[in-house]
Amino acid sequence: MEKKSFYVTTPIYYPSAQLHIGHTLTTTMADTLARYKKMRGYDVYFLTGSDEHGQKIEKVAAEKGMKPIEYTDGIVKTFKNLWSKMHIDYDDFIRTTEKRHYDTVQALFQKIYDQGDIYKGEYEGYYCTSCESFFTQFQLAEGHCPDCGKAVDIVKEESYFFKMSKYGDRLLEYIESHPHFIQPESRRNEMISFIKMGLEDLSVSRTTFDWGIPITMDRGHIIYVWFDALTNYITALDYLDDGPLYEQFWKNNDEIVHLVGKDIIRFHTIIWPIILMAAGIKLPTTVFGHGWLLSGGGKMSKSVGNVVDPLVLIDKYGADSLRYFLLREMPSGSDYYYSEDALVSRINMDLANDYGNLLSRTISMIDKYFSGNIPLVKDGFDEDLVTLSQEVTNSYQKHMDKFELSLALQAVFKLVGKGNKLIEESAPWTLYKEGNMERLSVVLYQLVEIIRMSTIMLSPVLVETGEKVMTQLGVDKEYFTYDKLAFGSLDQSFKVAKGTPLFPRIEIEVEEKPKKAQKEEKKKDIKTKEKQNEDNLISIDDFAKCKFKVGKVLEAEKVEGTEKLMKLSVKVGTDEIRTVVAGIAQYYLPQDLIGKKVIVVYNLKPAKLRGIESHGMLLAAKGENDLKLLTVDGDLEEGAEVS
Ligand code: ME8
Repeated sequence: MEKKSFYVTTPIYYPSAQLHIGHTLTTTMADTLARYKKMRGYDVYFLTGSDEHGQKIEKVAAEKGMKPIEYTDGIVKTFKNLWSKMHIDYDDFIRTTEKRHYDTVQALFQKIYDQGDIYKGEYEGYYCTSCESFFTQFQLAEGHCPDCGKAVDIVKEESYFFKMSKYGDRLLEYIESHPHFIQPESRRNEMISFIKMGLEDLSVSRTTFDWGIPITMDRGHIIYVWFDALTNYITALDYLDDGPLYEQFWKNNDEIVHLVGKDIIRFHTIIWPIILMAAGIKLPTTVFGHGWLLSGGGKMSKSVGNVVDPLVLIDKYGADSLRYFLLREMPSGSDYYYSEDALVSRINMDLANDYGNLLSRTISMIDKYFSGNIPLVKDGFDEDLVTLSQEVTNSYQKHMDKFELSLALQAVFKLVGKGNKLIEESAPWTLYKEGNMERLSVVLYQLVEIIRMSTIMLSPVLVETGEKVMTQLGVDKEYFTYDKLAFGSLDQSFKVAKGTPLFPRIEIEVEEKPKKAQKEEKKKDIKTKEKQNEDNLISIDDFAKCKFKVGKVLEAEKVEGTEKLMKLSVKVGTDEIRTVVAGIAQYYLPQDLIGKKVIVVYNLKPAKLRGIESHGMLLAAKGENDLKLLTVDGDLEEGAEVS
């Protein structure tokens, strides 16, 4: 049977600054999908790169006294270094400054001009004086500069225009008849509404700077950065010469996926498809727009100055842990507040306690009870385990195919959790004492199968760990392929080889405040309380300071090592998911909270509880012996304001 193909791309990043964990997230997603598809037997092509033209880069280079290309050469090296440390296994790294790209962009521009879809006119656009940048209406953030947030001026210059308006209806028809083109669903609806408002022709050339690709027939004009940048996706496949890569991965391919952040989804789902339509080229299958990593100050970005350096995290925690954290924590399509505590807690909980421990406990027991030889068993398996393993593999596959990587990982950890539970419930040490070697063999074989299957499913994410697990289990590589992802596939015995822990537990340092400071704080607290008691009526203005929103609980888990605390993921708007730590663990089971509508104190300052940053608080009423969460009377969407 002919192999299926899969083409996946990341945005090409601006080398105006070093990359941060936001960029790392997109690239890790793409790498993981590429590895997953390879494991499923696809021919895969994975592209990333750098978007090197434009006024901003020209300016940064000039400030450093360098030519733009000298400057970008240096930064691109740092991109490649980061990707190598993250084990990003791309097939090609495209730079928009390469000759192959100039040739492709100029040819594409000329083709569209020749057929009459590009014409010369006068551009009236928006200019931000402080950033010295031009913006289209698309790029403005609520009418202001998307970079610095300041007001923009309207300016005029001669420019070439692309007849986007002509293609609005065709694009709408395409989006409506291809439900998978824009993912996730919420972004699709946004884009549909945007197009329905009517598309304007797009200015696609500039005369105010030089650092870019000139129009062949009118060299005073530089091709607009987005026309230049978006074309990279076909340059790299050798569209210009209709080469074999273009043939296989674009023309005859049903899975062309652009992964982007939600900031650039419009460019990819409006400008890019219209360029392709105009040039008579087929459209990509899917543009998936993930949410943003946020930190103090909102979206993590160099201009806000709240970025987190991935290299520091790789050095501290390892690439596999960072890869896992980013993909596990980032909800499909929504935003996520980053904190290092959440990273540590995720590594400890899932990788050290659950997965790593399961391996080391299993190996120790095989060592002790069977002299290191994995007992080979063919029947007598626990039915619920066999069923669960099937459910988990189905769910994993379904979510991976929909790019819902966090949900896919959650599914795998259900199986890992079942393994640890099996140890507790079957108490192998007692079976051994009782001489029940038959059941003991079944239990240990089952544990090996759980580890083997989980390792296969985790291998696109934990790219260094798989090898270590294979070595410690001593099981041959051939049992770690996707076609062996069925419970009971291990049909040979192997000898385990105990090794070091896969993910040593990271100790969380709790900052102890000096005694004096604690005393001062207590005094202050008492004074504030006294003051409040004196004057315990509040005005309507005081009350109006509090913002409450309806939230929906998506995930819940007990905070490790505490009796009372529960960590929740609460959806408080179409695009916003928050981590909230609440003292409700003695009153609710995690599974009973999923899907519950709650009331969240929305504008509460974040606070750290057991090292986890909590963004908000849940309202609850406390009786003598019970506590009940406040909820809404009937169904109301998440994000609705409470007043
Ligand atoms: O936009 N959270 O490049 P760029 C999540 N050159 N992802 C983030 C993020 C955050 N806080 N910050 C950045 C460009 N990203 C253009 C692209 S493509 C033809 C041209 C990721 O360097 C996310 O994927 O500003 C976002 O779309 C991309 O980096 C923007 O990178």
